[in-house]
Amino acid sequence: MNIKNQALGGFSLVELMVGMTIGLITVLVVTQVMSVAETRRQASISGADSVVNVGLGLYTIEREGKSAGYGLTALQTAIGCPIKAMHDTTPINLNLVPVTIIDGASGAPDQVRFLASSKSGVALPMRISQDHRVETAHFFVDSDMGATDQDLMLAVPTTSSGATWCTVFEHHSGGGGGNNGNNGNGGGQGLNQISHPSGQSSLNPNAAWPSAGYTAGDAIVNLGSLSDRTYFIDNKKLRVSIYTLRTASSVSADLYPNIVQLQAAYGKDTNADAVVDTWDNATPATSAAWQQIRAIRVALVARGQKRESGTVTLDGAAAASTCASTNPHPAAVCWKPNPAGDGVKIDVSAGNAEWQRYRYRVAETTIPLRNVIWRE
Ligand SMILES: [Ca+2]
Ligand SMILES: [Ca+2]
Repeated sequence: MNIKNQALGGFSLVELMVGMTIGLITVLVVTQVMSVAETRRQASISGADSVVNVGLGLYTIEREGKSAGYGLTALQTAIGCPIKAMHDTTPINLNLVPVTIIDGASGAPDQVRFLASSKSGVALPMRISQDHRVETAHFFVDSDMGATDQDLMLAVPTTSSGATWCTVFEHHSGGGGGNNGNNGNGGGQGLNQISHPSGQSSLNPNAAWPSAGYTAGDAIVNLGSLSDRTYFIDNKKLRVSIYTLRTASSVSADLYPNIVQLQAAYGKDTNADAVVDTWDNATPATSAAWQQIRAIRVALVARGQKRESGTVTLDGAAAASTCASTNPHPAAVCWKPNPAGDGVKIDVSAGNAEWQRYRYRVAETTIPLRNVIWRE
């Protein structure tokens, strides 16, 4: 009878408390395990995002670099030629070079600018067959193959100087009051012509031209519409700026997020043995120095999205010394401007006091300038 009463009495207070304590401990353990798993998951997703962003960004720049200089580098002496043009009354100045590195001040991100002819099919220069005065609207050339109206053309002197430079103009075959067989200046019937009638394009004012004009043996390069793209970092994004010479204006677009740094260096062959021997980002001052550039190196740095609870990236001086060693610390942000030389630190501290609480991923590559190398 007593036994039956005890069984009907339910749990005692002590039993209940023990049961609840075991339950609470179980919940605590499960919560802890899930929290750690989630932190790890976020860290690995954040790392995977960085790898994808930095890989795609570098691939985009590499692809652009491989076609840089297409159509522009067939004339070896033309590389480095200063290009002048006028858009109505606005002067345009650039250099006939496949790639330009704009070095960021004090370790800030660099910018890389690529130029190429966008004319598909025919990118061989046309030889100018007769001396050309600026006031005449028609160049006589050996062959005008591939030239169509409104193509951007580049007149290139055999050697450029302060008084002779490269001039951009827009080709209009029917301009100047004549047609292909009658240029209105006497003669020229039956000769191939490339024309820059001043009234037919904003790009054709005579003010852009060297006063001495061009001479027989100089060349004209068909740019099509000229591909001019600059890759740069802005607000933790890799972006591209596309310059349109025809309208003298540019537009920018976002490419990949969470990219915080871009560093670049020229690969120069300074002793003409076709092997790159110097890696730096000094802008060449002469045409001859521009011709030494055979490759560039580019490094991109992506930042993980996850802010860690403690410091996970090495600070300045520590990073600088470990970057220059044979086995850099994995928490240092480094790259090698010279693939066979010492690494250097990349500064990723800009704009964020907590930059050391983020992880960074560096991707770097050498981009050979194929159009420069193959011309030889
Ligand atoms: Ca730099
Ligand atoms: Ca060399």
